[in-house]
Amino acid sequence: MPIEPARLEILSALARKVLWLSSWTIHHANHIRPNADGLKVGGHQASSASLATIMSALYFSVLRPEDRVAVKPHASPVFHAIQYLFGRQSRDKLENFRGFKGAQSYPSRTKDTDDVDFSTGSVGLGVAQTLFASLVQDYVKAHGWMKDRPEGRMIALVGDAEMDEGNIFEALLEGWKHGLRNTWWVVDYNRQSLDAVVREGLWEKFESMFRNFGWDVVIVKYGRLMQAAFAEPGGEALRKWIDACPNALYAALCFQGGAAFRKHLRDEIGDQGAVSQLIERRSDDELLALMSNLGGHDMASMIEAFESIDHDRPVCFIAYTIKGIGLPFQGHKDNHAGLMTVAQMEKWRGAQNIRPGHEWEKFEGLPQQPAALEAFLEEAPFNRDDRRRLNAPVIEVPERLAFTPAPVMSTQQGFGLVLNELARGDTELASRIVTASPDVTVSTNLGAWVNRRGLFARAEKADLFRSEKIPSTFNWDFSPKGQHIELGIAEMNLFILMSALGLSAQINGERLLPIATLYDPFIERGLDALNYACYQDARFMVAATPSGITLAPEGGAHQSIATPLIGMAQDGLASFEPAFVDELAVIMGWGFQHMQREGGEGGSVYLRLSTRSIEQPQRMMSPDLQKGITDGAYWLRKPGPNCDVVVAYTGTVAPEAIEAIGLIGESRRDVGLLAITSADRLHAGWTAARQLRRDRRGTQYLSHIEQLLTPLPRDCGIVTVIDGHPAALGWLGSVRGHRVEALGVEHFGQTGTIGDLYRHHGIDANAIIDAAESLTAGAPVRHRKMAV
Ligand SMILES: Cc1ncc(C[n+]2csc(CCOP(=O)(O)OP(=O)(O)O)c2C)c(N)n1
Ligand SMILES: [Mg+2]
Repeated sequence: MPIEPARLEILSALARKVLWLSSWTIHHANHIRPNADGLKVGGHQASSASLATIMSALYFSVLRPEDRVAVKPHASPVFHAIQYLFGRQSRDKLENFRGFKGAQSYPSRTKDTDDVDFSTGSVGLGVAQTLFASLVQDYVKAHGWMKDRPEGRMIALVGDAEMDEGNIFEALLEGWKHGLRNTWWVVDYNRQSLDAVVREGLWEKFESMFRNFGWDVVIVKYGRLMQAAFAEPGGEALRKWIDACPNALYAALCFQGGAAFRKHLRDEIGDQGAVSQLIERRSDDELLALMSNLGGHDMASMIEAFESIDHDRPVCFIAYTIKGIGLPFQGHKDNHAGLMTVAQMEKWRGAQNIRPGHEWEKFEGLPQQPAALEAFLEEAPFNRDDRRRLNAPVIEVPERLAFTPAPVMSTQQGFGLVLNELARGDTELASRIVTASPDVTVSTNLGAWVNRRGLFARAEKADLFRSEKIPSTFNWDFSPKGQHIELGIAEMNLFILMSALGLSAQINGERLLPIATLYDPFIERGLDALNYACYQDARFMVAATPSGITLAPEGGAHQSIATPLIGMAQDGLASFEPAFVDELAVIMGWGFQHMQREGGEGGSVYLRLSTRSIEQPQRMMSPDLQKGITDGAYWLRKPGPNCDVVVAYTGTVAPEAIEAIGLIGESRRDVGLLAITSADRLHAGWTAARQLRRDRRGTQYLSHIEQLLTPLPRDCGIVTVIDGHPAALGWLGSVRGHRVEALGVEHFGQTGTIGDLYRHHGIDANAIIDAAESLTAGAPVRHRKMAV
């Protein structure tokens, strides 16, 4: 249905206002309140202008409160301008754009206060986030939790060069497998990236690719002025010229203006009567207005394109735009970092009828009555429900997570056992857990959980092997009630799915407790997505296993060295590497609570696990021990008052550490053994305590690691050992000034048995003994571990 003229006028006026406000925001940050470093705010002005009309069409007319949007990073000023018009963004924050606590340079769920649905910044990730958010919505619906809430559309505003990012293609394939619905991607086809003009005919590649994956493709190329001109005599020749014009030339002519277009049209079309008249009838300004009236800048065309969708299949809109439209550097290939000069801004301000000093006024310079505009904004369908960020009650976590103990086992096995016990029960916790794995479900011990809880799909599908009565350890039916989401191997997808599942409480008002499993070394393959998920404060648990060189015979890239450091350094992720399964069960229980804590109190959880079977301690889990485990460390053997040396170990090298202190103890006094379950939590606690003591002079508060190390004599040495980079524990010496020998792994790729490799890398019992000797005075340790 064609849009009503009065409505169209208001929407077009608001889009002009959005372009003005977004440009003024950037101008303000550069010229009126520049930051002290004198850094220019590039990258936003031209990139924002591209989307001013499209986003105005969406927010002021098309979106409903249940829809969720990921806005391409550089369009953040447009987003903030729209929220400012809605009354959700303050002038102060806009004036302080990119400043401390001001409106963020890239839309941020956690730092912005104006209703950002999905953070963006690292291009490509926000796009995929919308796809997975839609799958999560389907999951919530299939489990009967949507109640009367309408389904939202998950919408991404995508840069055309952003489409280069591989993770988008990985997501497309995964979406197709799961019957993706309710997802719209709007490609801002301005044919420019940061450095370059994109290749000719890129849209055809997009079109065929999206259609291949079952998407609808809507190409919005010509605006109303163009369409009207094409209908004039000679119009077809003009259309042909536009279609044939190379991207770079079109952009250059948009920059040069109407006269340049005229010259090219004359030279290239020649004198052809009707079309020449069509061109000559227009002044230079009119000709430029016509030639820059691409679909993405034409309100009527955009509204019509969006409103034409009457199904829930995914849709890709390719909207033709001009980067920097309406600004003096429109179309210039260098415009990504382009900024208007003060003089240019002055001129543009005048042209917009905006009086000096009235730049921030919402409706300044618009022909409509402010009251009418205000009413229009208030009545926008998007504003029908103010509660867009939802919440969900905390799911109770049982006092203790059970597992069937075995005298010798690995943490990976233990992880499977804890989940199996949960799957057997009927706790609410178990019903809210969703697992996912990138094709390593069985090899990360999730098999038993999936046997009991099933695979998720919107439609039932029986396990063929089971229906054919072929014996198999795994009976995996697909059903809408299933709780495991089977993914292909792409680790980026795994973490973006975690990001979407982990925001379900806020997006869908229904809490999910997602758990990802993958091989530890492949965390690095999905690292930017993991970082992204943490950045927007999604909550999930990662069980990464096997890790380190314990998968010794596999060698190659299956060994992970850097991941303990990633775990420590990743904000929003509490990392643990337990040695024993009773520790793991405590950590998982704590983790399910941590995933549900509000704001900075909580976060996601990373468990670095192993396939190495080791002897398990037979012990009671006392509250003290439990606290030590979750705080990051406890004395497995408490040092005596005259302690010469302490061995501090993490994870699967526990047997080596235990053996070593047995031998060291024969010739050194009061030796201690410190079990470190989380170098990350220990270090974070230490930093926080120092900060607290600085902030509140006189406070004596000591962090957990300070309390543990304070009683040690000053000249006591510490040997640290981990199947990972030694720097993960090497810092322990700085806590109280003890000398440290940090053992760990710094080279990868060698195959062999665990014994071979621990010896080769110097993390076996003898290496620990050697290190202890080098730190302490006294006779050599008498016995060594015999080579096997
Ligand atoms: C992963 C990642 N790499 C690089 C960048 C830096 N960067 C920001 S925008 C951009 C190009 C954007 O081009 P396009 O997507 O076409 O957006 P436009 O500004 O043209 O709308 C680049 C390379 C980034 N933000 N994220
Ligand atoms: Mg572009």
